[in-house]
Amino acid sequence: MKDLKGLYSALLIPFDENGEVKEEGLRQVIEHNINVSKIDGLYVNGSSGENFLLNTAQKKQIFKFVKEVVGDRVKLIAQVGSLDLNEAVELAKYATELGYDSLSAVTPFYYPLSFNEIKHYYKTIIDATDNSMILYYIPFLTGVKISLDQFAELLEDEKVIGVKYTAADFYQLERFRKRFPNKLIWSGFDEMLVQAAITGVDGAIGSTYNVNGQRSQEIFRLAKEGKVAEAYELQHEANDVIEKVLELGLYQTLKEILKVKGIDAGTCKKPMKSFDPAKLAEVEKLVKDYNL
Ligand code: NGF
Repeated sequence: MKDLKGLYSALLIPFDENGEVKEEGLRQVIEHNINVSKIDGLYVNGSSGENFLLNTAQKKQIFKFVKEVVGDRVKLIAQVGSLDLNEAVELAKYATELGYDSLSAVTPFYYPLSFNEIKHYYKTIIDATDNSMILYYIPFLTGVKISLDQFAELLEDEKVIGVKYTAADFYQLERFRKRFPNKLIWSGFDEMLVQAAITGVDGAIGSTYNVNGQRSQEIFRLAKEGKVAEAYELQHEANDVIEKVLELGLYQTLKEILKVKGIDAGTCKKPMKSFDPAKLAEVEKLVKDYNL
């Protein structure tokens, strides 16, 4: 199996006003990620891809198009988690046939499921293919919390190679690292990349790496080398960017940054709102001030 460590952009997807995927724009976003952001891989159809607003055909369209454009240039992880377990299985098979390097699935959300039900969900997806699985843990959006012992049960299956950990519980992260030295951890909060790197994660997956990849790679490298003060200097810069992006609207503003750079990053899928054009000058200043 490929070494899946490293920094991944949670791929942004350009949509038109009707909520359809803008393939030419997506091609540009992908090329920017590979050639400018210098990421190690792409996490496809995650939160940043507005996945939970898409229908099955659109999810498949994106998986196929991304693989066609990327080929084997960078690593690809397919997020296939869905409230419809049949859809999750269908997508897992589809992405595996396309050649995705690993699958990932968000914990099922909305209905308060028991841990046994969550285990059944993962086992069903995992058993459907011979691909590996990365758990996608994002409790602040899903409301689903998993204890260390429960993680241990999910990780018993050798096909579960690790977790995308989007939580700020650094105690649990440390316990996870110590207890599962052979599993992989990708950190999910870009604004805490230094802390995650010091805690021993193997990589990171995030939305802002689409526009701030090189600086983030440097943060990760420096922190891993123990150059914490230097890493923090860059993290401060990254967090200036993230703070502004969160203020103006996360995915809309990341797309707007790409647009300022000449990339047709489209708009967000409704009901997400579009970028407020009155704020364009603020984005242009951000791009200039932080050399995005
Ligand atoms: O966008 C979110 C939602 N989180 C991402 C990332 O953890 C998940 C994070 O990069 C993701 O992008 C995906 O699954 O596609 C944040 O956007 C970033 O840290 C800014 O807060 O919270």
